[in-house]
Amino acid sequence: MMRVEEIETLPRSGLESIQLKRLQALVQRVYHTIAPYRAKMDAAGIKPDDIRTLADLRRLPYTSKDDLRDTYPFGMFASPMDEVIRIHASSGTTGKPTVVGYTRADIDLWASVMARCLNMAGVTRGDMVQNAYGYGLFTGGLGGHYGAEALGATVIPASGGNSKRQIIMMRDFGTTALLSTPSYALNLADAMADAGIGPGELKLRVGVHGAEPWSINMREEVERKLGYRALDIYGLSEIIGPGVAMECIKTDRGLHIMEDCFLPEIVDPDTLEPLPYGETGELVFTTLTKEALPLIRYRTKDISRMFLEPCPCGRTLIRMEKIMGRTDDMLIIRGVNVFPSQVEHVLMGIDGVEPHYQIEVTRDGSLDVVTVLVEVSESIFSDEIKVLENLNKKIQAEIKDILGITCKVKLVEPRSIQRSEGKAQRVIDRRTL
Ligand code: DLL
Repeated sequence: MMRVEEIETLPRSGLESIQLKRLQALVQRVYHTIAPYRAKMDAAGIKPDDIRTLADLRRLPYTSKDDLRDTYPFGMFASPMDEVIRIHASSGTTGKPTVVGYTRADIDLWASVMARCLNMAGVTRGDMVQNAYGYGLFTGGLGGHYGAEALGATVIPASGGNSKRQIIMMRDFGTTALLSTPSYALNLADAMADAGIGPGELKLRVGVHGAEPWSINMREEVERKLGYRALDIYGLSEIIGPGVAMECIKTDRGLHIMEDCFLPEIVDPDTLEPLPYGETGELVFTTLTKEALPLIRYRTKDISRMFLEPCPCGRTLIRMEKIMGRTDDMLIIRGVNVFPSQVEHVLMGIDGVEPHYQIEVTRDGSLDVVTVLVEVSESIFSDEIKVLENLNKKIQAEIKDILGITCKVKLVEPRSIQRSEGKAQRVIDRRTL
């Protein structure tokens, strides 16, 4: 049976006193074990004993991916290597990968927050969980695996890829919950159609999707094509992997943050000033209970906002809005700031458009030129040229109307945009800066 953990329903004061105790212990530990932290805190003129309230968090320096890169691979670890039992890494698009490490206690913590996430999706013992996140250095595979096992569910360690076989396993093993990126879930929907298997023939009840931004309209596509409830899960390797925040099955809005373990802030990405609840900015996390790689005020580059309204599920954990995008994915098109997920949202609201697209950015003089490549449905593609022309105009007009940007649109054949088994590549940047 599904039950809500006590730690998730504490009154704010109870939760905050736990957070403060954990924060104080954390700051003591990093100051005395991690040289780069000690140097930063000394430079900022702050000592561990200065952390007396949660508000004192703001006096601590930020940490960024560069700090991890500069100390590659293990320079920020707080535990001796003989206590580190696992390494993961995030690929990143440029430069060195970011390496993260876990002690045994960290692996247990990760399994427990992941189990809490899956519990929010209504996954319990007796569920058949097909884990189609990639196994390997990526945290999705093993993170989902340990969480589902901790819950007592049955795990199929499918990993990403081989979609045909995935569908057969779903049918033969009676998969009830699918873990994958949202874009891979859509590939599986295509594979189901190819195999002539409808969602009605499967036992799928819920999808737990994350690792990449996806709009609300994309969620509807996934739910429609796969016939289940699709929920959003968020996390990043540096903080632990998947398991930082999760939507619960009782609401359509916002992801509960595991804030007893990961203390969240929203800050202005330019001024770095903390922002009040409700305002949009960059998510920053402090890991309260991690051993091998504790991070203080880690800048995620992910854009969201937080709100405290009560949730029908009874959890008092703060919620964050679905991620809008990353500060480094933001396109600036003739002065207008746009995230790929906003373009996606508009596209997915238009009939005849398939949930597969790519945004190509080129430069004409000093101006960014954006071309949106969109797959259209089989029936529209084989229709008259005029129908295609009208659809093209409609897409351009809606993007202009809703996002305020002018872009080119190229309608392409069904299944011509490259599919991914993990995170989809939505933006192709052809600018040579
Ligand atoms: O993607 C961890 C993960 C695995 C999360 C499986 C959810 C499910 P990284 O590879 O380190 O870790 O990438 C982290 O992915 O900073 C976000 O930009 C993005 N991301 C993760 N989840 C979401 C989500 C994993 N639900 C980076 N919505 C993060 C939007 C997401 N973006």
